[in-house]
Amino acid sequence: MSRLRLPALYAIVDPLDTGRSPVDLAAAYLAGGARLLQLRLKDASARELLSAAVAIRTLTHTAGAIFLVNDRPDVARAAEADGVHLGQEDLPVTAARRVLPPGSLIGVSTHDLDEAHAAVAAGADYIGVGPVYETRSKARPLAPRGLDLVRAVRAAVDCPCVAIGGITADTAATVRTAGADSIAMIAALSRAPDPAAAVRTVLARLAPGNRTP
Ligand code: TZP
Ligand code: MG
Repeated sequence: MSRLRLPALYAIVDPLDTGRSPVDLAAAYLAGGARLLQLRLKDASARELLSAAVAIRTLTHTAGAIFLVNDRPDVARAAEADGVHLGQEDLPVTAARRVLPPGSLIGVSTHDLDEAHAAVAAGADYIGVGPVYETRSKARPLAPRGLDLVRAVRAAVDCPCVAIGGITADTAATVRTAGADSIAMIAALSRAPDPAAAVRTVLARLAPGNRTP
């Protein structure tokens, strides 16, 4: 199977405490040029998550963007999303594959080399790697791993890597140069005064030719 090519920006739709609507945020990210969205609503009921996912699925279809749901393979399937993103305490990859249609994308969060190897062995289509920097967007965040973990995972596994954790427009290109195929962001987008403009700025910094040495 050919290696998955991920868009440079992995835009996570999580309003945090901004009071913004997830569907409005998704629309703004797509208007700014994002072509991969993950819906992450940690405090939502299954029905709230599904309702937002169904609306965002329509938007991502129109834009030709990949759409993933965080945590919940059942909701991803019900919303006809492209796949799911799983944490270390969510369903394992094999169980999620039983829930999802064939060919669905499954990503797994990893925080060290052992988890990265295990996720790849389990059949993840991509792995999240982090937290790279300090983050306030996650309950009980782990200590920042720095760019060293991105470099180490890149060298050790042949699987697309999505770096995450405290990444901003100013650091995105550096993190990509360390080996990330895609850069995930929550707060740098959802807290931005103009989320569509924030996406445009990040995409410009990640454009080919803007790699840092
Ligand atoms: N997993 C590792 S760090 C993180 C998650 C979900 C939060 C990333 O959010 P931000 O705001 O980009 O630091
Ligand atoms: Mg999870």
